[in-house]
Amino acid sequence: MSDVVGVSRDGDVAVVTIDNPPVNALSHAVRSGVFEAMKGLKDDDGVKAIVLACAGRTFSAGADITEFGKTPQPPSLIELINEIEAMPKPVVAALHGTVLGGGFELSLGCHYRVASAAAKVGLPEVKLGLIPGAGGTQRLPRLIGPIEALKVIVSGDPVPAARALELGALDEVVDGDVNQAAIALANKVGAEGAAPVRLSERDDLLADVKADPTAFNEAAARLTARARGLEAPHACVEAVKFSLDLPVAEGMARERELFLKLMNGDQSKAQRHVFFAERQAAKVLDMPKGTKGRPVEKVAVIGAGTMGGGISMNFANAGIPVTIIETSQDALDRGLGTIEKNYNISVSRGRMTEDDVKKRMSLLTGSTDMADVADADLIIEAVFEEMDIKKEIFGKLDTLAKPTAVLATNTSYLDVNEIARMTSRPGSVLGMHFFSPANVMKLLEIVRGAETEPEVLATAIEIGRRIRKVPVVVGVCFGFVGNRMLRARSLETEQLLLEGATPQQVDAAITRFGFPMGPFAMGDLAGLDIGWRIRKQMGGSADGGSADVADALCEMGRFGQKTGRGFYIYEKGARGGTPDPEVEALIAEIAAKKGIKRREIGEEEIVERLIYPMISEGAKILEEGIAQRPGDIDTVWINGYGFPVWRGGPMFYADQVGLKTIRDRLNHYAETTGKEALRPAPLLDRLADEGSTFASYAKEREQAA
Ligand code: 3H9
Repeated sequence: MSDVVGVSRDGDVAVVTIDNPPVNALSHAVRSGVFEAMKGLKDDDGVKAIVLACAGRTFSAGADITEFGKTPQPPSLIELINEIEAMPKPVVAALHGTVLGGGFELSLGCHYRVASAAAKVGLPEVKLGLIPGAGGTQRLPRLIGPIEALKVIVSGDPVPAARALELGALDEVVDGDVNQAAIALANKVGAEGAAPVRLSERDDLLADVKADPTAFNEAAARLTARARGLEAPHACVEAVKFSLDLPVAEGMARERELFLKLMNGDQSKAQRHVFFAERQAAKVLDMPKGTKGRPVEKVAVIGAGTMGGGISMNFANAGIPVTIIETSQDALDRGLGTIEKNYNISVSRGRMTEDDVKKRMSLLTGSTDMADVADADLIIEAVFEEMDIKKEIFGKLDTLAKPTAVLATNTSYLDVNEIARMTSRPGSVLGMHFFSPANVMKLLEIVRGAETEPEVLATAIEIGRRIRKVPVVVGVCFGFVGNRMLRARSLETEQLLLEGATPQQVDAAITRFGFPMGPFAMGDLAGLDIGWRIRKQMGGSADGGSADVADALCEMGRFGQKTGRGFYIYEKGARGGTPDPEVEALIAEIAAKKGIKRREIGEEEIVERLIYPMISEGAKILEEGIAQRPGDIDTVWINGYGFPVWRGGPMFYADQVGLKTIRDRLNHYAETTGKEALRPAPLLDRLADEGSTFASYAKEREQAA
């Protein structure tokens, strides 16, 4: 009856099936197809009950996000769900895969829900800067109680079927064919002729919280405590409260109003951009269609230090065996010990069982013999950041690794092509740049060398997904995308101190912008001595930027948190650091020596001078083809450096601010500080002249490719 919705019969039961690959998004065609199907079945006397199912890998993953912001086409999802709920005969939803957002809301309009054991249900709208907007905030509290509903809606995390059954969100969970189970239930309830159970007519589970909202309010405060700058988690709480305070029809109307306000707001636009950008980032424009990666069943990691250990944990977590190679038994024991300690912390926090730890540890084998890489399909080198050592290792790997192995370096800055040239198979070499802590941070920069073969690139992307990272393909340059842009920011941080700002002012401006931490607090956490030692070895800063204040602090033995003093003072037991007048005096002294006249610096200038040079560097990265799209750069900064997701990443943010403004401000700072390095990149200058955006530049480039 429609391209994407079909109706079949099984005795007295009609089965309405949505078939809109890949995730059965509820596009206009789907909504109208289901609407028409339901209308036809309503008065069909031969039909006693209806099953609503989806074909393919999942029940619906929700509203079609690509339709947001376009003229709405009736029927709306709400109208459709209300129509289903009002059906005079029972409607049973047959759920499999990931039943999310509008998909889950659709099932809440049905009168019964049967799910396969592997299914997950959830309302992830909050992650798109939204609230559920098709009745979810009003029906779910009526189904599982307002506090549990609040947890599902504010966290946005999917709930496994077994837990959803416990909560009362599902009527049945089955191991076998979910459609058959739903048909059986439909037959049963159809034959009984019982009136359908409509969630919007229930309010028994709301009574306790209405009488005493203390626990609800506490849960709301807990759930939104870490919502730094985000509007949607608070809006979710507000919407669930409508279910307690208003009649259901009014609650639905208010939910809709709030949903539309968020959908048209900047935060949701940014978060939707991030959703699609993350999926694009691993797509390589010139990769031949259908390219498949090499199979990876065994991994070897060279180096059991902080990075090597963290990287190995990712594979063990995904059930992939890892051989960890070290130069001495001592270093190996230390590395494996740290991994076990980290896992045990997860156990103590209730995130893992002791059994899980045993399983993971049993997948990790230590060795001091490099020849043990011989059976690995993927080898990741994670040793000291020194070119000579890396070259030596790749020379050895070339003689030891099997011919089909993919050879990766975890370098943060160094030239992957130079490393690849140490082997007779540069086509099999690339960078896999993890971010610290490597078992936690989502970003994986995949560095494509000049000769990296498409199949090798595909291997890294596929394995990146398997270990639940967000892979972004980048090209070779000093620092790749993330660290190269960070360097542009770092060049300004100390400069601002010398010109008159305090560390706490800079950090406050950056955290208010939305980063979890300011650059000075971050430096104290990571340890100031690391950069200091490197600068001493190299006889100065690699980038010509000043680190005089950080160097002077290190000379005083102030390495940051680990010594109790750095840019801040860290008292035992206190959270975070407190400003130190001694540091302020030191900054003033260094500025005076350099002949810099200090002045009041406002928050706006701090933000502009730290963020705009990064954007300019991003423009260079784009023009050089180091990143394929501005969205790739955004993905790097959001997943690797804590750029606020609700600002969409630096390049999306730049488009929001306006490229002309950014260009003009950079020119202004270049003139007022005399620093030519602050001049805007040629691409930024050109797009500003044209009144264009990075987004339209990306579109043009993609079309040309
Ligand atoms: C909502 O429902 C609002 C309602 O409350 C109210 C409305 C009034 N729409 O992730 P994958 C695409 S808001 C359009 O790679 P996986 C995706 O871009 C929605 N497209 O697969 C990709 O395209 P491409 C609430 C969508 O197996 C392809 O499908 N729902 C949508 O790794 C495959 O996706 C959500 O937030 C969509 N809703 O993961 C769920 N979803 O191939 C969002 C996916 O061109 N979706 N696409 O790159 C997900 O979380 C994951 O896609 C899912 C599958 C877990 C389902």
